[in-house]
Amino acid sequence: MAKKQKRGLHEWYANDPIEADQQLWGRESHASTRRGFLKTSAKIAMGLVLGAPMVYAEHFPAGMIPAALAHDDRPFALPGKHPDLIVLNDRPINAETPPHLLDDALTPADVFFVRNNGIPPELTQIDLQQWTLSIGGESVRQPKTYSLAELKSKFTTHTYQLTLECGGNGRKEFNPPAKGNQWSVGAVGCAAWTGVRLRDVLQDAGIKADAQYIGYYGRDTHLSGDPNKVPISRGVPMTKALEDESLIAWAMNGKDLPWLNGYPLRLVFGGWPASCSGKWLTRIDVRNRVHDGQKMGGQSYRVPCKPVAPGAKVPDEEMCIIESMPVKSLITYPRSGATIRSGQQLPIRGHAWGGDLAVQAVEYSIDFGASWQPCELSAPANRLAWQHFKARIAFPQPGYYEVWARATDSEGRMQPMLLPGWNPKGYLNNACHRIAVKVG
Ligand SMILES: Nc1nc2c(c(=O)[nH]1)N[C@H]1C(S)=C(S)[C@@H](COP(=O)(O)O)O[C@H]1N2
Ligand SMILES: [Mo]
Repeated sequence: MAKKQKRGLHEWYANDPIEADQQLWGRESHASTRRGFLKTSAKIAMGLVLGAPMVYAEHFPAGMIPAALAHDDRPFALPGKHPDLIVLNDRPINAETPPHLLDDALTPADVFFVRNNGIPPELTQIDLQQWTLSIGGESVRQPKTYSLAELKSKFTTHTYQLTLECGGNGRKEFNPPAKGNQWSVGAVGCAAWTGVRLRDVLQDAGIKADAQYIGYYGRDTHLSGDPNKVPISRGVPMTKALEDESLIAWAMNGKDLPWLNGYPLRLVFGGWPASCSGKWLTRIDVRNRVHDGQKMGGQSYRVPCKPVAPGAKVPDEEMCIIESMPVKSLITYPRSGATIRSGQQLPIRGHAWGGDLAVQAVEYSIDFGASWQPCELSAPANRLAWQHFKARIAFPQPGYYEVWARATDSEGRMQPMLLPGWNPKGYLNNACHRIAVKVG
């Protein structure tokens, strides 16, 4: 069985520490003397990741990972992020949210998960006066370029609560394991996003009759450092692009987007794999075919069109692009491992979401699915927002229990208790979430 590995800096440095220095920070160093020579650009790069400039950088040994990044218990948080995010990979940065930090109705910016495919543009290189968004592609009538100020003044501003979930959320549970970030349950969040409708902007540029898809491009760069390589360029069909809730957003929860979540501009398509929602957005192409950008084809963000046996090799032609995400729920209170006194009732709460669909019911079980009880469920704030559920649970006697939650979407589809269909890249795991509870 393939090993599930922690990826990132360690792997990078294990292979060739001197080369890693060069690639990561642009640091010129000499293996023989273990003396580093940090160019200003390398100091800036390191300082950004460490959250402060390294004062004695000139004495820092070559081929060494800064201690702040070298240990599993990171002493410092990712820039702008809560220290308790779980960092799955530091190159590129990927971090998920522990479920108890998702307890708020709207996910605070500092706990919103981060999924990067490449290297974000440096903050010092982002100039709001200079930032532009270009609309192009073979199916646009009049290619246009907008400054941020034009976008904000020319079109009506809208705010929607929209759920973003990485297509690979839950990947960790699949066997045989799938390569990639081993997401547990926390690559999801729902924030209030503010921006303009993608539809309004596309219509201003003009959409030709043969338009089929949009594709995005962002300012992040490829891990290899090759400026001609694009880390990711995905998109959605015109039907999704033209929905009311499809936004070009500059704010999350009323403030500028966090740097790691796409500052200063990103797409947001609620309910679809979050990989459709391009960050650090600079260009949108209107395509006369299914967009063929990086990570649209092959096995990326695709699942077998028909179910396959676990471990099967599936040819690319038999893989279909993921669109709306499946129904799912998460218990955000209490934290797994809660202990209560005998006779005490346990309040639980969490959120449920259903891709393009609303959630019609959430139930809980304390007997591993032998019976289910209804939870109270709120209506969504708007289409594509997650919904909140709660219940009060009485336990029949002291002992160890698990609380499982199960959501049903508006078309009657339920979460599976265990794993859904295996697929080569480990996408779309919407199995029931469960927490451990001890009644003492
Ligand atoms: N430019 C750009 N956009 C991107 C990505 C990226 O690496 N670069 N990652 C995508 C993926 S795979 C996901 S799951 C979401 C994650 O959004 P978040 O980091 O704001 O949570 O952004 C998407 N948009
Ligand atoms: Mo993703």
